[in-house]
Amino acid sequence: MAPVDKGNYDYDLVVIGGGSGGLACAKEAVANGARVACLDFVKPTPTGTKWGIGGTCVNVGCIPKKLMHQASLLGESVHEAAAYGWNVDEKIKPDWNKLVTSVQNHIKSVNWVTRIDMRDKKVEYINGLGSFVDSHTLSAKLKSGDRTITAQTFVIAVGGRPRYPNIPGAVEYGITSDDIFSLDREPGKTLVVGAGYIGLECAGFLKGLGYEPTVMVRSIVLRGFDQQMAGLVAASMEERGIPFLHKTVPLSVEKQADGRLLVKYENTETGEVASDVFDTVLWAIGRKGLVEDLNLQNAGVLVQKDKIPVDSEETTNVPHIYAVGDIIYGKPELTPVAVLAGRLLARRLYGDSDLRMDYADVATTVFTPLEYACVGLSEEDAVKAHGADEIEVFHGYYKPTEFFIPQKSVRYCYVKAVAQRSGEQRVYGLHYLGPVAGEVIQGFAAALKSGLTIPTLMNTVGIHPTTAEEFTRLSITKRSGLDPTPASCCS
Ligand code: FAD
Ligand code: NA7
Repeated sequence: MAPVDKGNYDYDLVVIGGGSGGLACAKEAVANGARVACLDFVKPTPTGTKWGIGGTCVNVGCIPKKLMHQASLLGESVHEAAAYGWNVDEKIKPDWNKLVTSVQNHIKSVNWVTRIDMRDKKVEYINGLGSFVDSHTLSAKLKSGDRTITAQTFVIAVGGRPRYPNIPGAVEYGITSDDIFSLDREPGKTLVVGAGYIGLECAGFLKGLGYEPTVMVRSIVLRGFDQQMAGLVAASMEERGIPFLHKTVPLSVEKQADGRLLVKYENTETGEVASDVFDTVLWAIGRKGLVEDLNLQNAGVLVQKDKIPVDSEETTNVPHIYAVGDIIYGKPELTPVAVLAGRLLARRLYGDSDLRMDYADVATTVFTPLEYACVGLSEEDAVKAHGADEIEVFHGYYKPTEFFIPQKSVRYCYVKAVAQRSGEQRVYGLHYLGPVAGEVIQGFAAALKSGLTIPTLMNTVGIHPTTAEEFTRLSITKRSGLDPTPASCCS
């Protein structure tokens, strides 16, 4: 990359957005000798929820989500404990307000540590909303008034916010993932609209905490994921008592005299209109990139839908303006993706590195009650890329040892490896449905990126008794038509 001109600018680098990607980029740039400022500003939600530095993941994303998921799993564990001989009070009940307080206290401590870290690492934090004046000048809207800042280079890392549907009552009465983790009342009977990653996760932890979620699915569950696995995830949630309203879209939300919410909805196949009453309506219908406030036209930066297209070095169409994280077009919206892309970009800009971000084969986990993790290609994408004749799918159901005593359902515990049929039998994708899915798949992700093959997987000695070892025991192919349910445990 071109050497940095440290000319007459206030900063070498201004990062817009103090979330996962922006902070990682800003800190790494300072570590490599740049003068850096990082702007972060959060607009409150329609119900007034707001939060501090650190972005989506820390405040309204991965972290509170994982904590609520854990809270719900613990409830399950307490009941299982009774089967294992613990004397447990059968009437245990979660305290929503206590949970929210604990979660929010943790978030505030992370906000605090983030502020200290920025100060220690000499990243100037500007709590202001940034918008471009021209391609080297930014206006920051602060509490104390506007401030004009110039920089040689900009990194846009503004992330996104949840969408609301364009129907009556949506904004007035609905909430989103931006509100749920700090909700000051119990959610109660909740309609979760959207069957993506976030909708299913929220419905999952709400059920585990004893509430009554219903998931409304417009078309398919978990678009973009392996659809066999998506079907199993949905079925495992239904088995736990979470109803799914398939092929259904919401029409309106009205507040009744008793304060509850009347939702009218339509089946898109039959045209039938129905309604039900809920305590909470949670929109989980996707997220939009926060490009509007940036006045990107003043800098000449092009936008695609509400995202910013970049090249393989995260450069926008303007050579000294880059973008990382959720705001870039067509890449996985995940924290570690934003962090690594931001860090590598800073090293290329100010350090001695030319390493680029590799967006392929990024592992991820859907934290539903029975968790789903995967890395690499879905079965359908592998078939699309290589042809059905060239793909072999190894699969099997399994029975986690720890599920036996509490008699937990093992019906949906399933693994599959999607591989090349001939030649070295390269593994293209791994899919796992079961406990601690993220912990299981992380190491396999490194193996897959290193060129894992089916013979290597089969020659790997498992760790017994774990669920991860099921990947080393896969011997049945889908093509064989043999029954993939397990016969024995230890032989
Ligand atoms: P963000 O973290 O969103 O940060 C952008 C920051 O910029 C925000 O603080 C924003 O307010 C600020 N900003 C916006 N515009 C301006 C402006 N004009 N001026 C100044 N500041 C501005 N990912 C995972 O890897 N694992 C998970 O389990 C996971 N769970 C999730 C659960 C939920 C409910 C949600 C919503 C997301 C989850 N994600 C998860 C995704 C993850 O949170 C995002 O991928 C990640 O936070 C993106 O980081 P970012 O830096 O691109 O943007
Ligand atoms: P996703 O993954 O984009 O899922 C959105 C879901 O909402 C999906 O099931 C959509 O159905 C559905 N949707 C979209 N618009 C509507 C309307 N208008 N009415 C009803 N249902 C609708 O978004 P998430 O919020 O779950 O996650 C976004 C990212 O954040 C994710 O990648 C994580 O990494 C973090 P469709 O399939 O389009 O018919």
